[in-house]
Amino acid sequence: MFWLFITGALGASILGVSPKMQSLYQAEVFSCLDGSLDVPATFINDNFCDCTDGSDEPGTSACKNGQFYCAEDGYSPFTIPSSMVGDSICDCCDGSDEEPGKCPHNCKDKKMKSQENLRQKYTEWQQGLVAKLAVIAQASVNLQTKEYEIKKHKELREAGEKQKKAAWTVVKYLNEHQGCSEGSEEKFESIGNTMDEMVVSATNKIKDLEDELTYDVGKEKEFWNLIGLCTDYKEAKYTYTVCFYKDAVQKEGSSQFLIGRWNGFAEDYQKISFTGGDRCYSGPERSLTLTLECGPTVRLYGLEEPERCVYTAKLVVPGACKLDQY
Ligand SMILES: [Ca+2]
Ligand SMILES: [Ca+2]
Repeated sequence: MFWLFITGALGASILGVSPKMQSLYQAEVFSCLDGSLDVPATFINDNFCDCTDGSDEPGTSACKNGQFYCAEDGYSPFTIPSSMVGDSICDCCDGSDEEPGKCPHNCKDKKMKSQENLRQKYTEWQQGLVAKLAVIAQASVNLQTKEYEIKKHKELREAGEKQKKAAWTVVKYLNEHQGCSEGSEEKFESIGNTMDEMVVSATNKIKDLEDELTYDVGKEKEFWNLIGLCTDYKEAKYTYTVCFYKDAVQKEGSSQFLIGRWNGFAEDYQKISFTGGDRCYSGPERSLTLTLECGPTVRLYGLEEPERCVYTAKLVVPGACKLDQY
């Protein structure tokens, strides 16, 4: 840690302090930034924590709550907790948090990667917006189709009910007048049963279609493409299957757990939650929260379990693309 004992020699740049804050460290007496104590400048970065806010040790890990400024030459500067200083892990791309020569200076690479990521995100956003418009347009067409299908199935059900009623009326008549037409009774019974099945099938279909029309698919119907869609994600020995508007399950070999049932969108369509899953052994019910990201195709990734049986993941979906994102 010898290299870090860069104390407050007047006029010298203090390790771990941003250029904007350097002037506060240049006097013979240093006032802790929270005003709690005045100490000699030699107490700065002497590897002993004097200030309660950790401000006298920006360049060492002596204070638990200290902040270290990474100069990040050529790249966006940022601060890290001073506990990360001298921990043999290169955190700043200029290597300033570790002993000189220990870390490569890779700010340029980091900047290029960052720009490349930005370019990639920008392309995804453009393609995502196009995909979102396509979903909205498709939603409008599908909506009309579904409304038409509902109308047709209602007509079918009505016709079926009429024919069913007629067939059973004939069966009843034949029952009451035995012998007037041998064999006809069975024929009309068969027609009645067929019509009965048709009415049940049409009723079920109407219910399914009407249910779909009640789904929350976003303000512009931009999540319409999630209706009836399931997507898989593999993580180690587990396979996660998320079926939108239905449920999410975790499979391992032949065993399967319900992670949660569809609980809808949250936080102004930035999240989707599945709740009320199978209870963990002496723990909570499983649940899953998806954070939505913009992209041209639906993709699940980054599944984590930050708390026991509480799962989080990212969902790339066109509906999450915003016009004013860039
Ligand atoms: Ca100190
Ligand atoms: Ca470090």
